[in-house]
Amino acid sequence: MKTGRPRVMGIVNVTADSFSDGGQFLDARAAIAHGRLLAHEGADLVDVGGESTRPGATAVALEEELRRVLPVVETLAREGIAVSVDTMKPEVMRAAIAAGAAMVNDVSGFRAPGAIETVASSKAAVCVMHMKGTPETMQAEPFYDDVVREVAAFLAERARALEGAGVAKERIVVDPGFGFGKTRAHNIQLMRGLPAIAALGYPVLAGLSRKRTIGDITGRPVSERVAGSVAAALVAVQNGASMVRVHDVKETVDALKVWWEFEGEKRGP
Ligand code: 9MG
Repeated sequence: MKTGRPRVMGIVNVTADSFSDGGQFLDARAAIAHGRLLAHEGADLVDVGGESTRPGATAVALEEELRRVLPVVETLAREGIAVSVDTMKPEVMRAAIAAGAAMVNDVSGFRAPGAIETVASSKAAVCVMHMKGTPETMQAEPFYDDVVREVAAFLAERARALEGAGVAKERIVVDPGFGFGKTRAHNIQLMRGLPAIAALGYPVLAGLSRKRTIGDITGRPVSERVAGSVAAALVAVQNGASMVRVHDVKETVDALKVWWEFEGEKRGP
């Protein structure tokens, strides 16, 4: 059984078309201000991304992604805020780590040539996520025989590959990738199957914040999914997640404090 209070990763999208904030933080100064706000609200780290991974999103060129992400990572890290960089590109990983990123969050599971070697030659923590397909194609009728078993097998294989390249087990976090090539039914099965993902022996990160499944369940548009997202974060933690990736940090931190007070003792200090 995992121990320790659940952690909160706040989302800072420096993108033109992120599904839930409409590219609000494309300007680096606005993104930096947002990162500071999330840290002030209690985020344990902030996840800075310059390429949208929403369903249907198109890829961003390397130079543009670097231009968006680096000033934000550098400024926040210099101020003592723990920063994760959300990228699939080894060049961005390398530059962001040099700029102070403490974690690399790769929704493609470090499958790009050179990605594993890049993080292995650093001290950064890594979040390895499952995605079926690419953001452009992933929601085109995704199919699994057993989504929990297949996602767990993928994560175990990627974690083994990372460890084989020299990434210490303690640096690895795994993530089932809610919404990444999954239908509402797949996401529900994954949520119920989270204990099997946690049983792999790595901390689990869960990201459901404002996603389509929350909208499908509640019937709410993106702008009204805070309560649904907080509920999903609590269920994820109850089912074994050690960290949740969220837009609404203040609300999630409060909810997790209450959950921890009532339930945390059952899990140990
Ligand atoms: C970048 N990004 C968007 N959704 C995500 C999720 O669910 N997990 C992780 N690790 N990254 C995500």
